[in-house]
Amino acid sequence: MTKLEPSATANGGAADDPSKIWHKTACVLCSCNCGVEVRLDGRDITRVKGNKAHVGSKGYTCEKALRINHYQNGVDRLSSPLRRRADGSYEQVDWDTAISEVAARLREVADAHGGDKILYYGGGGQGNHLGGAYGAATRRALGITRRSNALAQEKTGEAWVDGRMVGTHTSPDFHHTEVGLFLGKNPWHSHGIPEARRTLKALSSDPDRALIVIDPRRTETADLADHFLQVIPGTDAFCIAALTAVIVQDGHVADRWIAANTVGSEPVLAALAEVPVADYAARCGVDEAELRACATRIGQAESFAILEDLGIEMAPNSTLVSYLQKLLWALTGNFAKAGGVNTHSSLVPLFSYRASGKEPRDPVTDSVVISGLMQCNEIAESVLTDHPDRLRAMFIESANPVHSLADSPAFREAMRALDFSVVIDVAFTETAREADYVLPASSQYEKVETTFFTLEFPENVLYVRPPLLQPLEGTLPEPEIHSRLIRALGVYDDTEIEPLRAAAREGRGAFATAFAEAGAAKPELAGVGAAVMYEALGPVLPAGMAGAAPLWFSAQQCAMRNADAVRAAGIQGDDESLGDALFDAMLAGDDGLIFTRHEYGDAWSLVRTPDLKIHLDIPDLLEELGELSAKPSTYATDDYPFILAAGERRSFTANTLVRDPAWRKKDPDGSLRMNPVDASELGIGDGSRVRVVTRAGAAETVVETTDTLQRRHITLPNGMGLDYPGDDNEAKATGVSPNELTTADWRDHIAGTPWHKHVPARVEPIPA
Ligand SMILES: Nc1nc2c(c(=O)[nH]1)N[C@H]1C(S)=C(S)[C@@H](COP(=O)(O)OP(=O)(O)OC[C@H]3O[C@@H](n4cnc5c(=O)[nH]c(N)nc54)[C@H](O)[C@@H]3O)O[C@H]1N2
Ligand SMILES: Nc1nc2c(c(=O)[nH]1)N[C@H]1C(S)=C(S)[C@@H](COP(=O)(O)OP(=O)(O)OC[C@H]3O[C@@H](n4cnc5c(=O)[nH]c(N)nc54)[C@H](O)[C@@H]3O)O[C@H]1N2
Ligand code: SF4
Ligand SMILES: [Mo]
Repeated sequence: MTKLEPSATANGGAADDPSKIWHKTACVLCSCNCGVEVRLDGRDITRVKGNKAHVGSKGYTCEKALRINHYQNGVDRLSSPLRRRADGSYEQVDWDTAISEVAARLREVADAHGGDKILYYGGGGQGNHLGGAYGAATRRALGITRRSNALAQEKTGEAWVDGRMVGTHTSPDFHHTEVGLFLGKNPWHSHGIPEARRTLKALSSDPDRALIVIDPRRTETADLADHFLQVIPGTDAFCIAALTAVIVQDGHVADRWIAANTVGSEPVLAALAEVPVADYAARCGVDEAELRACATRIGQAESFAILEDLGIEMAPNSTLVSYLQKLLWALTGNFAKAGGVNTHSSLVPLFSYRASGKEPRDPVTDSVVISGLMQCNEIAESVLTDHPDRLRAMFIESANPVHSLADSPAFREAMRALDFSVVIDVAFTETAREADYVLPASSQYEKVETTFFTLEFPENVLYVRPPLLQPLEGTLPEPEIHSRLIRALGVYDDTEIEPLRAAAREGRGAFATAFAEAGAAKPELAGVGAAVMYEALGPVLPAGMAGAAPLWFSAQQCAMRNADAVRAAGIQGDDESLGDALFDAMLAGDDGLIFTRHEYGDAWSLVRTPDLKIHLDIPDLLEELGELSAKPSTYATDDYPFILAAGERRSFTANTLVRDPAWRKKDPDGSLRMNPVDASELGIGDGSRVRVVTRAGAAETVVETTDTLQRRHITLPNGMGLDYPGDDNEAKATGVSPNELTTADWRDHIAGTPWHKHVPARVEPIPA
């Protein structure tokens, strides 16, 4: 196992001593994918620092990046395909056996029941989206139409609203905004915007700008805020309705802008005129004068940007809250301008929208399928039913749904009830432990990778990272796994690939022509285009970069859609050559690439509503707004007097990407946080052991008191409770696996997103 040739970087005289060389790559622990430089000792990542030359992150990192070796070299990394025996144990099989048996079993299900009875789940995580591109090819090879991933338990409600209002995704411009609002979002720990801590401090320290935070907990972000609205958990709809109502009632609506750029304002303005501001301020526990001051600050600002996240997406009334927060920027005219909320270009869009606004419905549950994604909270029930369209098999890749989706026991049961399941992962996860076959992937440092989290405007950044290490022995990168599966499924063979390879050796133009002709002659080949590009174009790409071949196609499309913005980013070429130039620039840059540079006004040309205006009126949600006062302010009960936020982002959480508990420098147990007064009423304190009980189950944990939490509000971190081999090699879990405590029916009525931030619970002291 040797390293690849080090990338060209300023390494001084270090060439003699490989451990002194700095290699450029990215941190993969959250969606920011900060550019970093690392040193290696053999296969160990020993040092990590921010890459100052990276065009997106500019040297920024947080404390987690320093410990990515725990991801790369976990002791539960898989190094052989596994096949489940009848008794539930696993045996190692070679790759040829695994590929041919997995292909045959999937084919069997597709032939017997239809490809639409197979669910494809996952396809990418915080740092890796290329696998998903290849997964799409395998899906088409099998006729798989149903798919889902984590976005369908967080962002689909927001996507549903964006789709109706703008027809596409929107993105806040915090770098240039005068007033920035974070709604149920704690970027200090969870990031989600470039250079989060720098950006927060810049907003907070400038007397002419303002940071607003709406959160029930006094978070690290709230500590920096100019206005902190500490809502009662789950009451955001009241808070945001009141804020938006003040905008309307106090005359802060951008009337002329609204008239010129939007449709449907009358019913919205009428509904908001009726909102009882004082009453709703009381319902959400916020001082009315402070709430009004906040609304006025927003209404008078030159620019305003807002970002929602899990604090409202995983809490009551979530889709309604998404709508109301978007009305806040829309009614104040904060669109298509510096510091506002804007549309953006993408290399490969993360979401899809239907211009008609009419989403298809799931055949089993009849729920809306937003952005093509089946609702995560309905997957288990769509297996465990006798409906004729029930799911019969799952193809899971780069995701850990047994751990990450609501009601882990039900998901486990569902996997066991399937005719067939296969998991592609780097580690032996909770989900892998339930699968018929487990295929070991090379890690994100052992193959070319990138993400499609290209959501910034006006400058949008992409980083295609070359591999740092050779694949761990026994593993394969996803491009190889999928192309082997597709061959085993009989979609193509060498007689069809060889001529395309020959064309690629001749040049891009020859390849483009041959690829288009082959796809026209045999549409199945176009369907598995990612694999075809990997096999045919991959060999002529720079060493280690073959897996990036499908980006060639994405680059063509991006260049066609955004030619001016691609050229403004410094990429030269005429209509014919611009896509190739963009592709070459993507592969060449080691510091990330600004691939589009827009003018703010371009945000309008990226709007995708039929009339290119912003649509303010969503009748279903206005109706819901009208009925809001009848909704409860809390779902706590006498039996379950606490509200548990099941899955808080903390200093050392990173979904389930790092499984070794030793990586956590703080909060080793992933403690249950609670207000000190609540603790003393229960006769407990820091370090006490308690049982957290919800309607779904119970778990034991350790208490940490903190006055950042309100009374009766408790939190557990996300990504804990992962099985990891201890010194005796037995798998042990540290901390609470949050979804042992959640149920799938506790969810938004439109998008089906879970109310993980609002789980009624009680706390029982465990005597020492
Ligand atoms: N350190 C770290 N960073 C991460 C991740 C990680 O695992 N660890 N995961 C990444 C992923 S996948 C995601 S989606 C993002 C999520 O990022 P965030 O959404 O920021 O993360 P959370 O901490 O889950 O929730 C955000 C806030 O919601 C608040 N909250 C709880 N209940 C309510 C409520 O009723 N109303 C309001 N307004 N707020 C409430 C919490 O107090 C918390 O401060 O983080 C990403 N970044
Ligand atoms: N109760 C509760 N549940 C939650 C949340 C919460 O706040 N509370 N948060 C939710 C959110 S926002 C999210 S995004 C989800 C995240 O949950 P998931 O979408 O399930 O994803 P991750 O935990 O990020 O795990 C990704 C998987 O990819 C594997 N992996 C890493 N690198 C590679 C690779 O290169 N190739 C392959 N094939 N696999 C790889 C990892 O080992 C891991 O098993 O969790 C959700 N679940
Ligand atoms: S965890 Fe996120 S913010 Fe922190 S270094 Fe990694 S990518 Fe950057
Ligand atoms: Mo997420």
